[in-house]
Parts: sequence; C-alpha cells; structure tokens
Amino acid sequence: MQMTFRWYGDGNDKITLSDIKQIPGVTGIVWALHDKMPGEVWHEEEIAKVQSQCAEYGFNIDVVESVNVHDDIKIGLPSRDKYIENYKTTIKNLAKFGVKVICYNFMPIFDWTRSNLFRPVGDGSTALFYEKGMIQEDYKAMAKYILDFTEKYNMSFPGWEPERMAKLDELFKAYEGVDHEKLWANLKYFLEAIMPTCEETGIKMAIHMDDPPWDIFGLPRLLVDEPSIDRFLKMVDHPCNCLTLCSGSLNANPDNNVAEIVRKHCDRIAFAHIRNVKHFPNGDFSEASHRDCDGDTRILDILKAYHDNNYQGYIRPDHGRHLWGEKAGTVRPGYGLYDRALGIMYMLGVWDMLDKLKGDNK
Ligand code: DNO
Repeated sequence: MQMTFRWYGDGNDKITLSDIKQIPGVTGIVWALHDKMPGEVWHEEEIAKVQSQCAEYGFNIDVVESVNVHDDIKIGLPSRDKYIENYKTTIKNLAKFGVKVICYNFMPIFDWTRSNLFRPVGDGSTALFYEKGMIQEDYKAMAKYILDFTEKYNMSFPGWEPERMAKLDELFKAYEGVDHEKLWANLKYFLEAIMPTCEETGIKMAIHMDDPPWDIFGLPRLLVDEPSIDRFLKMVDHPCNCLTLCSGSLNANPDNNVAEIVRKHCDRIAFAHIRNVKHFPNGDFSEASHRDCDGDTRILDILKAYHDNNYQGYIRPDHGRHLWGEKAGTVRPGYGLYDRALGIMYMLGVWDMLDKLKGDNK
C-alpha cells in the first residue's frame, strides 16, 4: 500500500507540505483544485503548479480527491453531456501529470453531512459528530450550520460550495423525481461515457461511499452497503471503475462489515480511507481515533484484510480528532495535522508488524 495525506493546497490549508514531510511513510499528496466548481475543466497550468509544489518535497500527486460531478449529470438533464465532455478533458489533463486515481462521489446535493463539527470527545479533544435527530427533515438548518461555520472562518468545504448552497431550494426541486433507480441509471450513463477515456489514460475512477450511508432529507443515496457496492461494480464491470472504500462512511451503519467488503473487492479498491467511528445506541455517532479499541469500525480487521490481499493501492488516514490546540478557526474540521499523523503511525505500526509476521512465517 502507498500512504498518502490529504492537503487542501497553498493558502487553503494551514498545514504545510513541510509539516507533512515530517510524518513517516507518506509518499503522496491527495489534492484537488478547490476553487473549481463542479463541471469546470481543470487546466494543465493549474495542475502543473500543484505538481511542482508537491515535487519539491518529493511527493507524488497520484490521487485527486475530488473532481466533483455536476448536478446536471446526477439529475440526468440533457446538459449533462456538456459536463461529461468537460470531465473527460479534465481526466486527460490530469493523466498528463501522472495522476492515477480520481476520487469522486455521486451524492445528490450534499457531500458528507454532520450536525456538529467540534464536539468534545471527553479527553480534551473534539471530533465530527452526527446527531441523527438533527438530520431528518430540515435541510436548511443543517446547511445553515455548516455555511455559517465556513463563512465565519472564511473557508469552503468541498461539496458545500456557497454558490450551490445559495440555490438549495432550486436544487431540491431539480432533484424531484430522481429516485434510487434514476440515480443508478444516471451514474451508469456517466461511467459508461467516461470509461473509454479512463482506459486510454490509465486513470481509475474511485467512487467514494455515501456519508452517512443512508438517504437524508428525502434524497437517495446509493453506495451504502455491500449489496450496493456489488451492484455498482457489476453495473460497469471495468477495471477502471473502482472504489474509494471509506471505512468510516460505511461503518456509520454498524451492520456494515468493512473488512468483509475489503476481502471481497480488494482488486477494485483504488483508494482506501481509514477512519474509526463510535456508535451510540440512539443512532448518533462520533468520529474516533484510528486506534481499533477507540471505535467500533474494527480497524485491525480492515488493515489485516488489506494486508492479506497484498493491497497495492493508495491509503490515507481519514478524518481525525482535533488535538492540542486545534480548534475552529485554526483547523479544517476533521483535517487537523496531529490525529491524522497519529493515525498514520498506527496504520504503519500494524502494517509493519503484519509484514514481519508474514516474513517470519515463511
Ligand atoms: C470528507 C470526505 C468527502 C470526500 C468526497 C469524495 O471529509 O471524505 O468529502 O472527499 O465525498 O468526493
């Protein structure tokens, strides 16, 4: 496996490439052009700039997270073809700079969704929190919470572009009639249209799991469990049609056994997100440290499943808690430096030991 770290870019992230360089084992930066709206073409000179910044520290830019998909593609409007053409141009441009994997999602309107971005964990740190009761009907209250936060601290979250969020009612109207089956069909249309470009460029498209893995605010969500992942991979059975298997997103539903999914589909996982989640009996969940016993996601089983399958793809610590003075205004929610660095050391510790045991067993 190849260890990576998500970085939001110069001027958009308080963490520097020099900070990341000091974390053992990281070889690649997971990046994006965060000022791009879904549907816009990513141009060569913009990509080249990030590449040279990362190359200065010896990092590759093999993984992009994300090239976001325009709503018209998800809704299935006639204008989708124009945005699909743009997407293909972006794929080609990224390939020119050695990009190997594009992470994306197909969630209608909202990307990841939480009700509290800095909820105390109990040890002095804070973490992202999902209060089920708060994410039921009133999408405006939830969107307001997130957007007030981004405005107050002058940051934007991918998938929560203020320009799109300003038109929430219109967006909800446009998605009327897009039920699960329609959304599956639109996803298939999109993938079938871009697979030839992926094949030609060698780029793998790696769909992110829906977070949380259930419908919210009446909007359908597709990538939620093992049967839906099976369906997705079969629907477009192409080696470039891959997964970003996000352990935390999937395991927000405690019935999802992520390690089993890894064992079943390891060859189609291009990108692994490792995150631990702690469940509460009423359906709420909090994000937790990467250490297995701090949450319910069974991180050790998952790492073992990747190791047993000789996983060669990319991996990164996903959200971490906010530690040691990281707080609203000083850190991107879920994307502080310290807990993600600790997560890397935990993962590498487990991995190194599994390597050693494998060697010893020979
Ligand atoms: C949240 C991330 C997601 C992810 C997108 C992929 O922190 O895991 O925003 O990047 O869903 O498109």
